[in-house]
Amino acid sequence: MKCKTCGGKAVVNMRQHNLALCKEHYLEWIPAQTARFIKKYWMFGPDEKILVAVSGGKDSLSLWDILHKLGYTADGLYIGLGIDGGFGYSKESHRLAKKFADDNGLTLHVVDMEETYSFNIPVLSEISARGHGKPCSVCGMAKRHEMNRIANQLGYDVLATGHNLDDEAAVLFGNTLTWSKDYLLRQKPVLDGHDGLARKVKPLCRFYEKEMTAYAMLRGIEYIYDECPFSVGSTSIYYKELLNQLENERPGAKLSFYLNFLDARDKGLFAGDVEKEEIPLHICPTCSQPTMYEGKCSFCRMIEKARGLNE
Ligand code: Q46
Ligand code: ZN
Ligand code: ZN
Repeated sequence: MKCKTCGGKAVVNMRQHNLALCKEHYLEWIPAQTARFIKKYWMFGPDEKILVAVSGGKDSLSLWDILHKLGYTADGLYIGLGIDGGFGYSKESHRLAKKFADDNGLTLHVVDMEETYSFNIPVLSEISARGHGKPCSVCGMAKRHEMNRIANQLGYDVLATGHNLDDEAAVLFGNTLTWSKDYLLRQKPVLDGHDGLARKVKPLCRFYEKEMTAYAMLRGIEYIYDECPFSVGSTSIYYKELLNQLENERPGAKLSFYLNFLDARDKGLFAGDVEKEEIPLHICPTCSQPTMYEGKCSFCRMIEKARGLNE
């Protein structure tokens, strides 16, 4: 297999794009494509300050690397969730995020849940009894809250996450199975900010997971291979496996599922529906972050409940 650009030995063959590339040209292609998506979806301009949510995994570290390479001002945010799973998941992912920042001279902000709020995610999840024994709903809420708080407090224009096409296609598949219109309306490469809610962007949303793995490996990025222990057996992993079966038979199916959805929505699939995002938000009196309903936000209510129970 030969590189389409230079005719040298190809190291990556992307059947879905009918494109094979050598290491050098693959490492140019990914950032160039990312720059194209950033422009196409109006994610951010060259002078905006970006906060990248960094988990220590291949996607978020690659995203940080690419933005840095493209010349953007992008700092990282690592949230210490306090998850162990028998192999020190949080400790190791923190170490790798910090190593990447140090090696590249980048700024990494760190929020440790236990230091800041006295409880780590598994404990908060047990106390709050949300999510039927799985900490993911508490974890998701806490991450959203903290990412927005830090973006606001430190004056970032935009929050970038490393969601790839496999993530987006799995979420889309789940929401389509249940026709969850509110979620389908909100699933976009860019969610505009308003009322204290930071703009959120997903610059990698059109890259297959295996394309990001290849990028991270060819770039020599050290990342945590293990997934969060709580992701084992999750529905989203099951949907990813199903979509991979489809993709194996029909290369490009995953990408066209996602892109045709974006296209259909742009053409008015949900015309007339009001986006929840656009409903005016209230301000939480405790943390000053935006919230859907009047009074304290659900994150602050959860923390208060946990503190109360522990007194
Ligand atoms: S939500 Fe759940 Fe993830 Fe939090 S507890 Fe782990 S699997 S990290 S994306
Ligand atoms: Zn080449
Ligand atoms: Zn609050």
